[in-house]
Amino acid sequence: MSFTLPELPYSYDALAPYMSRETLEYHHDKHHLAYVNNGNNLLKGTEWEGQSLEEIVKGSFGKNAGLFNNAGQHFNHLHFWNWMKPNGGGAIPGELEKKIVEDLGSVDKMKEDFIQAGVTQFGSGWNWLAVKDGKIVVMKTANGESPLVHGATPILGCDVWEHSYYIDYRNRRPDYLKAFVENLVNWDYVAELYSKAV
Ligand code: MN3
Repeated sequence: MSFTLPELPYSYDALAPYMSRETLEYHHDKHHLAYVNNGNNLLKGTEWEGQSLEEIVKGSFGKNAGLFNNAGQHFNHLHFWNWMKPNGGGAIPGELEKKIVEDLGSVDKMKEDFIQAGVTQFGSGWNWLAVKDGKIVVMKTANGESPLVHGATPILGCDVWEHSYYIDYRNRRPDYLKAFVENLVNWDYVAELYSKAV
């Protein structure tokens, strides 16, 4: 397969004021597109050509850094656009909420720990909710890595590369993470991924 850039699932203005049109234009049209184009070039002639994106990400990890970085970021961003929606945040679907309370203590504690993981990810990377050994866990990873290459299945991720927040929040990464959790997360999509992961 080759990588293709998807359309955003909402308009460029839809996430304002929490994420601006300008941020989405740079982030989707330039950064994500670069991962797609570089990934396609680096995939050519490798043993992973013709495999699924997840197989390429897992297979190239630790073996082909250039391909992994771009394929990993393509995978992360494909989900990232769907992890947000206009008027996001709010109620978490019942089954998922129950499991979050069971594994992470409470919804408030989950949000606190998720934000803290993003705040403390040194440099570029992502913070996550993932399913590992049947439990929901909070994780953080560097650069283009994700729970996929650490024995877990991602169900929610927030991009804490500066390109994701610097236009709107400058250096205030904690404010960006709080807005992501409270106003942007598409919990229906998280619940859908959770149901597939267990
Ligand atoms: Mn990004």
